[in-house]
Amino acid sequence: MSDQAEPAQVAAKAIYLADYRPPGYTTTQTDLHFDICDGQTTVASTLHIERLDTAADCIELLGEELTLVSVAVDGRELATNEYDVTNRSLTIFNLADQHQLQIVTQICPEQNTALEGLYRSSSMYCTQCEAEGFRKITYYQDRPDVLAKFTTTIVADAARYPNLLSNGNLIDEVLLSDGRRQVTWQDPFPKPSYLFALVAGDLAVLEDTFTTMSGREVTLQIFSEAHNIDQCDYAMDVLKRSMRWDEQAFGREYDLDIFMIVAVEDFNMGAMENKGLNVFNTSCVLASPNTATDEAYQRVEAVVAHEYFHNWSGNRVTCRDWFQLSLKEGFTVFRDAEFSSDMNSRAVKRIEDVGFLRSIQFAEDAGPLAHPVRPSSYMEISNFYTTTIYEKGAEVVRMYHTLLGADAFRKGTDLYFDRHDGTAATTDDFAAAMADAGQIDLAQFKRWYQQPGTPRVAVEESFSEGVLSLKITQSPADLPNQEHQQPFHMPLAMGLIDHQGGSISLDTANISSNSDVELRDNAQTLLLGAKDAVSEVRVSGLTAKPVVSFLRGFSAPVRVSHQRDDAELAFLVQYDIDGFVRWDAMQTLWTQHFDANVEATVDPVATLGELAKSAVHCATPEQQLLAATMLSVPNENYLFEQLRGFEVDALLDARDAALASAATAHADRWAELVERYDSDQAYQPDAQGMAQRALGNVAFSYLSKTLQGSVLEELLQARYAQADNLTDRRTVLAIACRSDGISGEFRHSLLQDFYDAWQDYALVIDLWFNLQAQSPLIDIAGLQTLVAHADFDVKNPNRVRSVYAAFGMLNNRKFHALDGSGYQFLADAIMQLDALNPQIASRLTTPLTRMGRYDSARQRLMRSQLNTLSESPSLSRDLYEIVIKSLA
Ligand code: B3K
Ligand code: ZN
Repeated sequence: MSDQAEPAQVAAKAIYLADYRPPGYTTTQTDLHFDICDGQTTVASTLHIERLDTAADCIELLGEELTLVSVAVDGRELATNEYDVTNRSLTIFNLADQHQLQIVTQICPEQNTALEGLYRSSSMYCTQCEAEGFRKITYYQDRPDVLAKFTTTIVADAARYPNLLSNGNLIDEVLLSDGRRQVTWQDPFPKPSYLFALVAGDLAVLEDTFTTMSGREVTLQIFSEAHNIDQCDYAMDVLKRSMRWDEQAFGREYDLDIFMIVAVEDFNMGAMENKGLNVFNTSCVLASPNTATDEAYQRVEAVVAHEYFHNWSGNRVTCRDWFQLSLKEGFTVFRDAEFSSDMNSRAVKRIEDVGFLRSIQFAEDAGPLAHPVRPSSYMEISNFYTTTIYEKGAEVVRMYHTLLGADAFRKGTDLYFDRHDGTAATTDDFAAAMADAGQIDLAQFKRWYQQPGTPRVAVEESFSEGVLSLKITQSPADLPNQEHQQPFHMPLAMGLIDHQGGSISLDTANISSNSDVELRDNAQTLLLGAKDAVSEVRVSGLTAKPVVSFLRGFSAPVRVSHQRDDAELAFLVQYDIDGFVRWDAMQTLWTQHFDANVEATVDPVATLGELAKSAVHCATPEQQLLAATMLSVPNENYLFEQLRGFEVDALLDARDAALASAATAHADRWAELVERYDSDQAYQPDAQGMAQRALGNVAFSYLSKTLQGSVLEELLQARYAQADNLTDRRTVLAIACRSDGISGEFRHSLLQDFYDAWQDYALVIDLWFNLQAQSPLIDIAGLQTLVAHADFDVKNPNRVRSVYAAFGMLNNRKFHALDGSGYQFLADAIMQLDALNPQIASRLTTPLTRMGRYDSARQRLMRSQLNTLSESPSLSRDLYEIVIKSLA
């Protein structure tokens, strides 16, 4: 009864939000008993069900890939004609108001390569239930609006599985006479099945405590395989910081006596917020100076916090149905971004997030898989854990914050948690809490949940007799069939800079507009609540035409076109008070430089020189990090997304040329910066250390482009040998992997050295695969050698991503080769993976779905690979949805 046995075309029926109906019965108490034996696990459940709808007389329990052993109602075993079982469900008929159902099923976690439901990862058993994995464990009302209290009993071999974990508090533990052990966990909080978790293994544990704001002591435990436990301290530190921050920033206190994190090697995504028992990909927990880069440390910080914050935004208040997914994900991404901003640099965090949004989310929102933040239909919900649901969803929450202001926003979240605690809510409920707390009409604002695509905003300026007039025109996203789109309620933050570079203080008396206007930041920023297709703003009383700083803080997720003099952009790079606008102005200079249709008047290489000059004197980590960010040329995917009508190789050539010219034009400056930010302090993953390394490594990368041959090899070798951390070592290795200025032997020996030193550290070896797979110097034979390597494991998602996702997303030279070999390489892998792990296969398809932005030859080649995939008779539901929507 596997998914593969059922043709995807049959299984993949669209499910519509409009068809949502509350369940006729609910389950109030769920008692589970797991008997774990090699090759077979028996799951016995007792479900206490209650009728909600008087017209209902049957219950549908969902189940997939299960062997049904028995079904009983109130202790009486049913004959097979008293229920209906299909390969997707079990329906029990003739029910009254209340019953106890007893169901016994068998599963085989050892054979589960999809990593959904109960599966094995190295020496342990673990679960992943969101969104619809619980139905692979037992028949159940596997839908988020059914909230039950769970008790979970686990029986397993005592010697091999000393750690038997589930949600809630441990209430019983017995050693059985046959060498097996039985434990029982009880979770007092009602929860939907997607938050269920079980782990059985022989694990090491790092333990600590946290005292909550009301004085309760909570035990904190991080479990990992023994050889990784010394890499868990940073995650523990983050966990404690997150718990404190959520109390202070959102008034949210932890509610159980214990909070556990388990690190597992084989995991489809980053981590999972199961109640009291978070299961994490090792890549989002483990960190030590030699095994994690600064980016990896930041990811651990963000993900530990994100999953912890879900305890309220997701668990205490959950989603009514999966169309509401952004209710918990967008909100929680917003919360983790605020946490990271408070822990590190707010401006740089914002810049990183907008860079990601523009290069990845905008692309999704402009392609065949574009969907609103609250989709109205899906075939396979796993395909909707997208950057639109997460990152654009977080932008929508940020806009509430901007429109309401921090205090009213906090009142809104308090109200939302109070109103909906212990229940399953909707994005409309969230909007209602915000509207009530902020005393603001958000009816139009809700279009952000309903209309797909990135809206466009055009800004036209005019100035005469001391009056600046801005005409701001919204137009809908450039998507098929979206002519009916209505204007959005958009917060647009802007400011004015005078010709000396000073920020102008504004006065409402001098401002008129057809939209709501408010002043923020000590009257330095004007916030427009634009609601109409055309908004006009007039600012009078000015002595000379100021420079307009538009969309401060990226106050709305839109594409802006602003006809203006390039000199004004260079001016903003230097003088604006908003870090995001300074960075954004620099990005615009670069994109114009690479745009064949624009005659740029400012050379970004010269502006870069000014930035590099001032970077020498940056005093604070915040300034240093911002400088490092601004000194980087926009990445390839960012440019692909910002430009139209480009040819891949020509654009990549132009970008390489710009890097080379920036390197040589300011060679002395790069050398000075490398020296200035060369630290003799031991590695610390703190703001100061990260900022110095970021700036030092950006400068080192430029410096390396001014050299070649043995001089370059010696420079790389010296820096590699001197590095006491993975961040610096990775920078050298990345340069070596991409540089054609060094010999193949040198590159090979550096890679070999790195491999020999770190071969026992899976995450470091992922990086080793990744840097090679994304190198423009690799060819298909080289990629085939990588996947034939003894350490390549097609069943491990991290390893798969380290080669195939790195190749498809980051190796634009070779992936887009005009002979189609890159597309073919990826499509073959997708087909192979689909039989093992449909979620991973479907994810890897993303680069092929972006075909619309490439030239017609490449589009044809990509389409032909998608066509071949679509013709496979055994496609999973996951992959089928992506492929047919892309070909539509
Ligand atoms: N909620 C999980 C994601 C589950 C993905 C299921 N395919 C992790 C997170 O967003 O926190
Ligand atoms: Zn999440």
